[in-house]
Amino acid sequence: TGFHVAVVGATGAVGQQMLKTLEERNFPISKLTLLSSKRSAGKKVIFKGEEVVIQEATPESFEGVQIALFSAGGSISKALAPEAVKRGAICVDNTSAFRMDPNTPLVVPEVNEDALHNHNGIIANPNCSTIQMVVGLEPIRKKYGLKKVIVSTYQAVSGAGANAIKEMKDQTASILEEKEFTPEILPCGSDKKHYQIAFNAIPQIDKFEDNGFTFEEMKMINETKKIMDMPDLHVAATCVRIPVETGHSESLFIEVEKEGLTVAEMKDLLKVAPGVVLEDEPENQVYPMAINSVGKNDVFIGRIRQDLDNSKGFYMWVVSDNLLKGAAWNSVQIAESLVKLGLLK
Ligand code: 11C
Repeated sequence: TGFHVAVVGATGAVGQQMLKTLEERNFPISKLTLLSSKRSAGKKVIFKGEEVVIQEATPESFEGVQIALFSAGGSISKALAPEAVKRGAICVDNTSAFRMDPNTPLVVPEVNEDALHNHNGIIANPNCSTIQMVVGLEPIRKKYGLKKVIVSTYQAVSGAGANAIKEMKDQTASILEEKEFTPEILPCGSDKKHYQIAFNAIPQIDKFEDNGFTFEEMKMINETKKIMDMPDLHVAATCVRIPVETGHSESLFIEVEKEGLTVAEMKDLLKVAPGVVLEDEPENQVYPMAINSVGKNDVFIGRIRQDLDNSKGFYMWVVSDNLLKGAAWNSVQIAESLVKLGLLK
């Protein structure tokens, strides 16, 4: 018993984590169909100890599929998710293709699970840096409201894919061996110039928009407003790539609506919040760090402080595995929520 599940983009950095997460969570699967672009078709992967051959994704691949998890790039989602829906599947899409479509719910289960009831076949999984941030904001918003969020990110190279990880490692080796190299991918494969990521910090993730913000920054801004259903929330972001393999870190300044919040209460709220692990003991040098988040589904929060001049202003440091809560785990969690709510038939 279980569901006919399809994973589209099974060989990618996120696709691999999706398979691992489905396995670990023991998601009820009666049949697993693994799909990819033509390039990766024919490759084999192991799922629950058995070899599964990846097939090229076509509209017909989705016959009989009940739930499809997409993570193979925006153009594949745009072309094939509607085809999957036509054939009766529900799609959880990990690309930016449908996130801002008003008919598509954009879901982080800890924040807006109820939005799943309004789905029209496709459910969008938000950007990794947005997901971990809203998990930390929601428990505070619920009790004290939220006026402003200013975030600066320190993002891992795995967010830019497996090739970017290789580029960072190769550059690091070249530098240590005093060899020449030419940056080819980061900060953004599709932009004109490429810069060294090893031993560097690059204040560009994705391309620039006309307003001076990058697309990654605009994703954080627009997706946060949509997920929290707060179109008037003041949000600003600066996104920076650093030479960490996996685990995004974020420095947040927030301003709440209501008076009365203290650091102690903020810790109490976060301690019991779903999906959050509080790591905040400055006296013992305990705070979240990217390397400790790897392989874990939680969002780690620490360095909580009150602003010295504004009693409604607070700071926190938010860290999570960008491939798990930021992508694969949030998608599988959405699938679990669909089952729980009786929406998967
Ligand atoms: C990064 N946040 O770290 C990006 C990757 O919209 O799902 C995720 C891209 C997305 O580079």
